[in-house]
Amino acid sequence: REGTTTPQSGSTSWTGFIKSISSFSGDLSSLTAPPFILSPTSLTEYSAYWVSDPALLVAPASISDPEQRAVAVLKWFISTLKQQYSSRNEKMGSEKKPLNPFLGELFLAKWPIAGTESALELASEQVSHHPPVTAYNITDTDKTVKLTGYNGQKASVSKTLAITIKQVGHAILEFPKLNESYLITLPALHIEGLVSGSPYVELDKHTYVVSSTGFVSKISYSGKGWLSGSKNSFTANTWHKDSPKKILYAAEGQWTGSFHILDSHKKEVASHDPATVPHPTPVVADIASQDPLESRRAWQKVAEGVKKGDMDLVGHEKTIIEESQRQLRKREKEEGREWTRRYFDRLDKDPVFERLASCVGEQAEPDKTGGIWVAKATKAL
Ligand code: CLR
Repeated sequence: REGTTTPQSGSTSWTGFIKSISSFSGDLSSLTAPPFILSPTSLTEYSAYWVSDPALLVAPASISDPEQRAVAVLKWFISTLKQQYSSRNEKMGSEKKPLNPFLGELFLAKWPIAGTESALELASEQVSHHPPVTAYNITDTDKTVKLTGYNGQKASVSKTLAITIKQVGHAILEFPKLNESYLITLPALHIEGLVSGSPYVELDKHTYVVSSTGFVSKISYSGKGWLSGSKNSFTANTWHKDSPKKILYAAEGQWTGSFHILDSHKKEVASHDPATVPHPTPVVADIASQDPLESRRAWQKVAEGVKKGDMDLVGHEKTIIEESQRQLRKREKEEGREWTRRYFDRLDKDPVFERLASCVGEQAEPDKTGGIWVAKATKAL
């Protein structure tokens, strides 16, 4: 373990932190973590994890068979999990506590798509502060693919000091030219390695990928000691909603490693090895030319403080942001209006979600995310 990024177990501040966890309830952003477990990155940036290899996200659009497309979407989805849930401990030696975005905060990024003139563009926006909710829209220049979603987290701490997190929200993947859409539900997770001082994420329960063509995939997650002996394990099954007992495809493996998708004759139809696929980092404008609401610009000084371990600077700069946010909310209240979200609209009900979710009995919880967030139709990225 990298001793520079993770504390020695038993160090005073870590022990203090562990103790503080036991008395914490609800909103994770209110947890005061010791400096070495703070990340200089805001949660609005995490939306970029949906893109690991841009080619994998656009790939299904050029497959003509709907069943094969469903397999390609499943492959893409599983391939994003490593980035979403384990890239931080890989890069920084442990999971870290992200900066808590302010209302209206933006993270805008792009990825060129290899071998094409097209690029994927991301608009991620903090659409709610209480509770914290981030929405995102990712689409390519030719509008062959569109991934849009929103999420918030509900955290709780068990008696054994395990932090468990339920995600609220979902993602919708669309291939507009094919008139096809997919619902993607979000995994529950918990933090392991807390007592030893090197926290990391383990996924729990299951998620669905449901296609408007009727193909449904269920991905079940299990950590060490359950179904399989290795951590980050999953199994996945695909069927058609008209014959749910007939398993068409199955996959199992580790979401942090390579995996294979097999048909009912155990013939491999798709495989993925994270070590062999390109993994371009998103292109983000220089801080100087960013909008003041853009994450890296707004948090620049706080991030500097976090990187230097200068908690006075962090505290001072955070207070400046919080104070200006308080002023904004106060003015809005006085003027009887609310903050205008730049890229997203709030719905009470989303018919696209309802139709797909009914296949797997999922329900939206708009009361927990201040609504259902969908990309504004007219807003060009
Ligand atoms: C945010 C949405 C992304 C997937 C994702 C991955 C990791 C999660 C993160 C979400 C939310 C915040 C999170 C993080 C892991 C740890 C962190 C739960 C769901 C908490 C706030 C940190 C707690 C502090 C410990 C490190 C001690 O698509």
